[in-house]
Amino acid sequence: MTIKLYELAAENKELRFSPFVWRTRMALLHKGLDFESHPWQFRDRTETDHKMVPAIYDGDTMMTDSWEIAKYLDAQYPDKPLLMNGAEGEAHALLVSNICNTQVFGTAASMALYPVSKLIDAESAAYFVETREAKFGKKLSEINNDDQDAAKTALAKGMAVFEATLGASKFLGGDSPTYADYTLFGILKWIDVVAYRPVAEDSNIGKWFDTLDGLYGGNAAKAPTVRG
Ligand SMILES: N[C@@H](CCC(=O)N[C@@H](CS)C(=O)NCC(=O)O)C(=O)O
Repeated sequence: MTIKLYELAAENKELRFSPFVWRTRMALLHKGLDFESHPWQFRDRTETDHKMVPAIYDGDTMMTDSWEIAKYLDAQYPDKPLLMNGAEGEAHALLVSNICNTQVFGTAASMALYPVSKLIDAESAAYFVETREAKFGKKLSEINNDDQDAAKTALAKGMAVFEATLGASKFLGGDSPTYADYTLFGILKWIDVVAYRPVAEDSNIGKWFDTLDGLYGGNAAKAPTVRG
């Protein structure tokens, strides 16, 4: 049965930008599961069973939360390539996800949140600005870093542990990608879609990013961005 994936969309519904949805999209591709994509805008939250994305509908099962979805997909489809190999793989992906949340996400927000507010439809934008400003306790214009070169430097500093790791290992998961890779990739793809490519081409992370972008028939690489 085809899984339905609800993805956060801009006013131009081709632009899919949520960091968490990117994790789930990559997870579904990794598992080789059939899925169909449904655009979802913030204003749609009152009309759907789910109030957050990513959301998947798999037969009678509806799930939100990218982490729970990844665990569900491995449990439900153990014969398909695993995202996390047992408790060890889960702990490893959780470690990477927590490093992302504490060291990378805040800087990524200073690059992506403001552009997002300009790309979504007016009704969604009003809701988005109000809720994000309440969450961060700051105006969106203050969360945004006016000096995007400084933001890029801060991002690279936050990712130093991954840059070092990818100097010795092809993927964060080892010889092939695991859910650990998709947790970081989702955040970088968010910036890539709404603003610019946030990684230096000649860095280990830059090469790794291109590799992930090109996986599964170049699914991520082919995704529309603000640059076309
Ligand atoms: N921890 C959740 C976070 C998901 C999340 O924050 N989703 C946002 C979009 S990026 C959302 O659906 N927001 C709905 C809203 O703010 O009403 C996950 O990993 O899935």
